[in-house]
Amino acid sequence: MTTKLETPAQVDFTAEVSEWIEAFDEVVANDWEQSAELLEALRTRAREAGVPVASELTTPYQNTIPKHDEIPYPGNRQLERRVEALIRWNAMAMVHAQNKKDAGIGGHISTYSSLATLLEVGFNHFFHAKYKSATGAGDLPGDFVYFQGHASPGVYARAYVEGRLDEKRLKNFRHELRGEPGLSSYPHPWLMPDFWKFPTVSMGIGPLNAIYQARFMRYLENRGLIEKSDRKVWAFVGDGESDEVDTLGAISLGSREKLDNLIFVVNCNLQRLDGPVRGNKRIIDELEGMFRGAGWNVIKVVWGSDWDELFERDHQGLLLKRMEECVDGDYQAFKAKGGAYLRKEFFGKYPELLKLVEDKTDEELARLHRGGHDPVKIYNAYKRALEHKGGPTVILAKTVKGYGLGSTEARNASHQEKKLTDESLKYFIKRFDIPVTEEAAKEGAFFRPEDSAPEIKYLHERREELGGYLPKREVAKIEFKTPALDTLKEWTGGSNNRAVSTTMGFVSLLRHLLKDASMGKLVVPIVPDEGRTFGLESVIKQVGIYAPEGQKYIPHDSDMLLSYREEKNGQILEEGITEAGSMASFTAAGTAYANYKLPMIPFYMYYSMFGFQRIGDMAWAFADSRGKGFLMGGTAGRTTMLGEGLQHQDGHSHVLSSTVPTCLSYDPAYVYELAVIVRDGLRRMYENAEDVFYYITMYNEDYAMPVMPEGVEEGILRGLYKYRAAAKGEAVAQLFGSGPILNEVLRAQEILSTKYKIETDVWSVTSYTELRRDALAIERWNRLHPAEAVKKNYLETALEGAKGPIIAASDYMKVLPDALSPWLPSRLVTLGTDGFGRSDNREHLRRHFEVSAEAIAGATLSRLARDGKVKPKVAQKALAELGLDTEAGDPAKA
Ligand SMILES: Cc1ncc(C[n+]2csc(CCOP(=O)(O)OP(=O)(O)O)c2C)c(N)n1
Ligand SMILES: [Mg+2]
Repeated sequence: MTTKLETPAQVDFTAEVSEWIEAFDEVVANDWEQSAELLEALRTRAREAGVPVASELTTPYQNTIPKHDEIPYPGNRQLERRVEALIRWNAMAMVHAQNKKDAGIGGHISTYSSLATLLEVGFNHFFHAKYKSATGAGDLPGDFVYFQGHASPGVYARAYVEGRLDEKRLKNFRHELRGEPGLSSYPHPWLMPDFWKFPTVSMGIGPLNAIYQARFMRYLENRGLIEKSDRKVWAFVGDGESDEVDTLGAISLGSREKLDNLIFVVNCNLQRLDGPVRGNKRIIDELEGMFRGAGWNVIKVVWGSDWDELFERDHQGLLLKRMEECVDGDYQAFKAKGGAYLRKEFFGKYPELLKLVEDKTDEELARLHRGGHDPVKIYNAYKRALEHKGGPTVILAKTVKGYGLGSTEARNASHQEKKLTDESLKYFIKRFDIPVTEEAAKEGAFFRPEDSAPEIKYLHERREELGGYLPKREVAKIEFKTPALDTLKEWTGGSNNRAVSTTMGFVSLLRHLLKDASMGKLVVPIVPDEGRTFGLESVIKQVGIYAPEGQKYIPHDSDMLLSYREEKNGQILEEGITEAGSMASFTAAGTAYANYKLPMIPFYMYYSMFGFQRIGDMAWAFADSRGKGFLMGGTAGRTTMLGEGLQHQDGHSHVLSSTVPTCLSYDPAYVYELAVIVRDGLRRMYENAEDVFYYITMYNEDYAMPVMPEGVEEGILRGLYKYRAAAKGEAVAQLFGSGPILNEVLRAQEILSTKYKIETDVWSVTSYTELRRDALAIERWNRLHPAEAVKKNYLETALEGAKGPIIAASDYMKVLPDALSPWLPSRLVTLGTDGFGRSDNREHLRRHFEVSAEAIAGATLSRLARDGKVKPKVAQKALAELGLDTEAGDPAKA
């Protein structure tokens, strides 16, 4: 039987709530900060009492900063409006004129048109080109700004109005191959090394790199390598771009590491390329929830100042109610269809709202601003972001795609708009008061006032105040002394028959470099939760893991020799399981020589399978950024990494790395090769200031490391050298081997010699990619100079006099050696690891992929039989003797 509860006496709930609110208002009026504490205390009390407290992730669809908390705009609004109009015009004219001249050359006008005011407030009041040192050490790096890639026309146009780019340069927008300096389509430091710092156009890469840049900034500060300052990382992000996992995937790092040097500005123009970002929802709400949930400070800039007065007069809260009824698809239509439509469809829903705007014309309604076009709202948001301590800030600014572009405003097709109609051009010059004739406007004539014009003077004053001009990339001369090779005897001198892996050899080399008096502090070891896989425990002990808050706990293994050591000034970046995040750290470190004038030397160690295959686009952007450093692909090789199977076994990263023009790829077999390569990398990148980086595979197979033979250095670096010549007479075939497969090749050499009396030379091939690049360059020269003596490439020179077919085997795909075929006419037989990996031990894997010593010996005999040097029947019999299953399925298809 249930007991019937007495209904408590009715309280006058409304009156009670009013009393509470009144009391609360009093606290707010007396002490704003205390009111927050009071609320928190109430929440705690409610939780204790078991009252469910919903945590609020989204707030009403209005500005986070109320009008009464705003400070007045400190700049000259009129002059700034003028400057912005000029920039808008020139950006648009640049794209328009270029497409008129050269149809289909492309360019974007609607992204910048939505972003212009957000950038201009930054340029006039926030973006520092440098900071002054507090200790008198000279200029410090300024703010880093990641621009939305598609807004580049606006950034060029500003540089033109500033007088940093001339008209000729603008006319060469997207014309980069005409013998004159051009302007790259998007931010590319490779193409404009004095201008752009950060390539951002592949959506998602900019925001991700910005987060890790802010973290790296703190890392350098906490390690005492750069002076602390107020410098910030600003990332301008598209709302459509936020769908990239890269954009939001790492935001929790921002709050976890309390990165209050990081500010995201999301340009919420509600559209992407095809149509609305969230037609049926509101992207601002969605992003607010995500960022707040991740612990960011969220500032929404939704409505412009002209809405304030409407809000004030709307005592019933109907305006906000109506706003929250509408989805982004509606908001887009309100802008696309003009004032009358807005009146009818938005305000018309409630008679009270219609009345609220009865004194406004349709034109005035159409012009009601969105927050992201209002300098006052933007200024206040940026200021708050700067003042916010203890975490990153995101500003969600609502804008209009194609703002000011007449008939293309807020249209689904506006992203693709390259040219404006004559009508739109006329509208533009009128609206923004640009002093060019209609005729000139049609041709996209540029316009810049005289230097003495007040707006130009103002613009320069503002930039001077902020330390100079942006964007700008500068590279200072680096003083770097490469360690001499004879300081690396421990690695070139062999392992005294002790079986070790190239990974172990590398880790000990890394420890040595970390101890180096001048260079040690510049080394940045980076790992995505794979330190133990590579045996990095000793490095953790030696230099510690970077942890901005130190180690707040006693690690369970603190009494052990190699404990998990986290330190505020730790040197290792232990990223956790994020190859993309690690690559972003690699990028921040690998470009520090330019951005911080510090030649940081990153060594990023990871599973080679999860490198180029997974973060290939970031590696491309790294190269574009002129990044330097070492990518160390560990547990490499499809047959050397045993047990892990299909998704782990890498047989193609060298193919992928070969596609990146500035990446030098090496697949060393022995520790001395690795040491020579690393040393030369340091020399080329830091002493010679070459804009290249290295990809080096390292393996976990243990074997005795030989002493470095005399005179092989050049061969190691250029890609090939003779490792062991035929012992008994002249070789009739040449065997190539790379990585641990070189050992299989050496065993094949012995089998062939002892069992079949066939002598061969063995070559260590450290880089097929470098050999091919050299061959292609020489071939090109020969092609272009038919009247001059033919030059030989390195490969041809090295192989001069080497007789017989070439049998090349590696733990990578056959396409690598095959890429040398043009210079090895009809001589090459390639063995490699095409196809999916399998779980098994090395013996079975190498048999399966036909890269075992037996398979190499068999392939040599088979080839010699085809060449008439061995009887076919003898070769066929040999295959059986060698245990090769001639009828087995093709591993490339299995
Ligand atoms: C990785 C990637 N995918 C696709 C594109 C092609 N693309 C360029 S801009 C764009 C739309 C961008 O929309 P949004 O981020 O909202 O920026 P908006 O131009 O609206 O400011 C797309 C899909 C790209 N540049 N990068
Ligand atoms: Mg957008």
